[in-house]
Amino acid sequence: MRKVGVVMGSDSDLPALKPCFDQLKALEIPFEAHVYSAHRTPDAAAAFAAQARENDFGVLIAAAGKAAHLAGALAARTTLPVIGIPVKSSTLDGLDALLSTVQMPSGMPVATVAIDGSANAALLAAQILAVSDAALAEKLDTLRREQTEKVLRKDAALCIE
Ligand code: RP5
Repeated sequence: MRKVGVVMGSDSDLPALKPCFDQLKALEIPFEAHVYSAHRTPDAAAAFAAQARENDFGVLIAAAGKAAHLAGALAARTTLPVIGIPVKSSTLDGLDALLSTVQMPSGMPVATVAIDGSANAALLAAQILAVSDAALAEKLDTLRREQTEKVLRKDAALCIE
């Protein structure tokens, strides 16, 4: 299976990425994590993205806060799918990062998840890899079934006084 490359703009983004790492581990998807910034280490970020396909990555996930250009900067250097996670920072509740990540110009797509939506980023990466991996697709089907059953159990237990 190809790897998922998880890039964060700063190590201060690590807590927001925990659900992503947990989900990738639960699905036994190989991944590498790096701290590269679109602004502070632009050459390292660009080189990582440019070499990602030959380095056996299948999908990239980019998490950044504030003026979050990381996902777009990686997408500019590869045709691998790039998933952007806007990270909530101390100001503007993450709206700055959301808009910076999602508003990509035509021709340069980034699949943006919700603010701090890192579990969904992992699931979307898994779904992309599962296009050509039946065993992974089966694991995702199982997860969906479990999720459905959990909600239906909550429905059955719902009691409004
Ligand atoms: C962004 O700036 C990072 O992704 C992080 O979310 C934010 C703040 O970075 P630090 O100043 O905490 O390193 O580039």
